[in-house]
Amino acid sequence: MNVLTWSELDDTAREEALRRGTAAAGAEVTAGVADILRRVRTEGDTALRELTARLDGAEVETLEVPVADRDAAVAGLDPVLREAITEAAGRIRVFHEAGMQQGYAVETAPGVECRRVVRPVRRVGLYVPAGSAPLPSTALMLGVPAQLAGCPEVVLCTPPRPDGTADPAVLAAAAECGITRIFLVGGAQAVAAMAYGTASVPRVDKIFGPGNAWVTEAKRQVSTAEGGPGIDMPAGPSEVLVVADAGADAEFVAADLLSQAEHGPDSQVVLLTDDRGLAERVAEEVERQVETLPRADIARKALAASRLIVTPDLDTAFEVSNDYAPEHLILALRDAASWVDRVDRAGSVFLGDHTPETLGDYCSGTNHVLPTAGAARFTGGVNVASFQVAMTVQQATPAGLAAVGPCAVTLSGAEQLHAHQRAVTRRLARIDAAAVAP
Ligand code: HSO
Ligand code: ZN
Repeated sequence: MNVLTWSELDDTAREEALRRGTAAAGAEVTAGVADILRRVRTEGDTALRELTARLDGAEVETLEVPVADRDAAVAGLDPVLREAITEAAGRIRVFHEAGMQQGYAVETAPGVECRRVVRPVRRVGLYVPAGSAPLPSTALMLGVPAQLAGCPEVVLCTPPRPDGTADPAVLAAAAECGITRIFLVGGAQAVAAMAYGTASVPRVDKIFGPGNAWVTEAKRQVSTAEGGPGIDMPAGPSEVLVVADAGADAEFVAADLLSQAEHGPDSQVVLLTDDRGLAERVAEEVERQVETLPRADIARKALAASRLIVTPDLDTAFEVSNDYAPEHLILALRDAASWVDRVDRAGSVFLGDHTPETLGDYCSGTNHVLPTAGAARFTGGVNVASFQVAMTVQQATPAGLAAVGPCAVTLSGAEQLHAHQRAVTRRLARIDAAAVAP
């Protein structure tokens, strides 16, 4: 990895240094996804079986995993793994529950009560990828908040293994969150099935979860179609940005950079530091550590597009980081907590030398479905509210209408919307002035 010096780069070179690999799908993916969506919409389960055979190399006759099979797979799982899933789910539950939104009611004028009430999204679809590796942790990150929100219908889709069965750890994570409807279908076809519904797979109102370019493009296409489902967010290739000072431990920083690089060849990892010596030590460490990783090939491809950048000071590092708006931000700084106020754009922040991103990926309690590609400028990660809709409710008494109606009369008159105005004046005319007098 090359070490770049921020102060020596012109604007174009700076932009280039921080350019993400394009998350937008190419024309081939866009057309391929549209074709898959059309096939699933018209041919339903038949298309799902054919696409699964062709794309996942698995023959799946019954698309839904019977609950008894789910429970048998869970019972056969290594107990240590089973317990780790339960332990992680416990902390994810505690953290997410503490942040749940509450409804509220305010009397905005005497006799006018306005409320906000929270309802679960009725039917939600969770996508758990298994491309280069099955991700039971993702089932927890989606299943726990769905359960806390009280969503009555939760559907989970995950690609089958070559033998036509689901990964048992994904099944255990689903069981942990009370999910009973699990389908062996992956990729764009899974998104299509949940968006349109098939004989086997129920249609849902909102689709959640990360995935490759095909899954992300399928979510985009179904959600922009008229009447289509909502989606959580475009969760693109993984990113981590580390801000480190001279006291940071190069071995730890390199390990954190590699933990994101191993996700995929398009993952992006960036180091910003005010200490050139640290940058050079990290570069050496990354080379040393990548050698011994089973996924070294993937990590090396990601590293080729990643950057180690020396900034004149930490102030500049924070400016650059906030402009970049990383999915994950690690502050490998002395007294790291004192720097948090400087961060205003990041999906999830990790403080100090003993908080690897891996903790947030699995089991500290925070969510790992987070905004990528700079979306942290305007949104946070998945949480219980992502599985809820908030609606407002209001009621006016005659006195309340008398109090606020004239305001509506003036404003509707200014907008020349006379039907609006009369909906108020007709009522005001019938209100007995004596009845509303204070
Ligand atoms: N770091 C990933 C989530 C994940 N990591 C799942 C391990 N398993 C999200 O960017
Ligand atoms: Zn990860």
